[in-house]
Amino acid sequence: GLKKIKMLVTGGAGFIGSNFIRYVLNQNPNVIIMCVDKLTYAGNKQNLAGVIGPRCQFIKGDICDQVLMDSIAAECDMLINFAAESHNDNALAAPKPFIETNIVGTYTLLEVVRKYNLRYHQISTDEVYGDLPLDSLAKFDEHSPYRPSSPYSASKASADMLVRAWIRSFGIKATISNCTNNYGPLQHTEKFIPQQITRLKQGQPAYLYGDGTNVRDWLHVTDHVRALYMILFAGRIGETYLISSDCLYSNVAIVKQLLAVMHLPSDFYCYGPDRPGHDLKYALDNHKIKRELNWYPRKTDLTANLAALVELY
Ligand code: NAD
Ligand code: TDX
Repeated sequence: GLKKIKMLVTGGAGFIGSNFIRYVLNQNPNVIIMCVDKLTYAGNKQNLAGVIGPRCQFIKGDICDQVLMDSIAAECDMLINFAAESHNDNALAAPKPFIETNIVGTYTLLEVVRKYNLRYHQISTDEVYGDLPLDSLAKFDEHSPYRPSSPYSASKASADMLVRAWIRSFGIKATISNCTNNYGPLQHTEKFIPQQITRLKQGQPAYLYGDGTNVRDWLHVTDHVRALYMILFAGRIGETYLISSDCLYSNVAIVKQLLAVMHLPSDFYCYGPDRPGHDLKYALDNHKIKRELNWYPRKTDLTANLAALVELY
């Protein structure tokens, strides 16, 4: 048979990482996965139920642990990094783990990638570009300057800068992708959509920070992981790819869609204090990934996707 490809997936017990691992195992029989995850409050081995086995080994560990990461990377061909502290509200309450995992952790991985000449991919976010005015029709593209505004986005921007520097200075074979807000199966209930579904199922009103007019660009996780697979196997080294499905909605519009799907009164929501520094609007231009890799979003029916999630949670 063909030579097996050994892929190190960090943060694979989280939301996007676990969806990615399932996709890759189904997509490519020649891939063997080593998943390293610290199992923080956000990681759950249950997210990999039915997946851990001969083709997917699970190792509980920290990406900041240089000795551990060195020993695993020595046997691998590629590394895709999902491991991160990912929730903005937590970064406002206690930023330190964001500095450690998102910045020092990425640095640690880059050093083993350099030592063993692995193919590397960094998962990043639209938030590194800062926010857009609510009334703007503009979108960020891969040439937009980095202007992060929150502790979380500053930590992710720092990590991306390290990746870019390691590409330029040491010639590592790396790519970066910045994606918009994901939603889909296995997302932690701290995030907006699963939080609202959970509240509504418990009979509590949906809860909007501030006036609910902030806009996010929503991407179904299955479209995201398919894009990541294409970048990993066909993306050009050194490039940044933006992943968006052009699905812009205000938070209050998402809540109204959920209420309709759940047959609840259209005003069954309330307002709370705004998030400090709350980014107004994100939107990404996806022309490059369409043109270069022929990726197009497929799961674009938001109402149907929300209805499926309501069934699932
Ligand atoms: P998540 O919080 O669901 O999962 C993160 C995983 O990383 C968890 O399993 C956690 O245990 C693990 N982890 C945390 N610190 C670790 C460490 N030091 N060592 C090893 N493992 C560690 O996050 P997610 O939503 O799946 O996000 C994955 C990646 O995608 C992150 O890099 C995030 O910044 C990025 N991203 C997420 C979104 C989104 O909407 N969810 C959007 C854009 C970018
Ligand atoms: O209860 C809530 N009510 C509310 O109005 C929650 C949890 C959030 N919100 C608002 C804040 C945001 O405007 O909803 C929007 C989405 O909030 P989050 O789910 O916390 O996501 P966001 O801050 O936009 O960041 C997300 O997208 C980019 C991910 O968490 C990041 O990891 C990713 O990088």
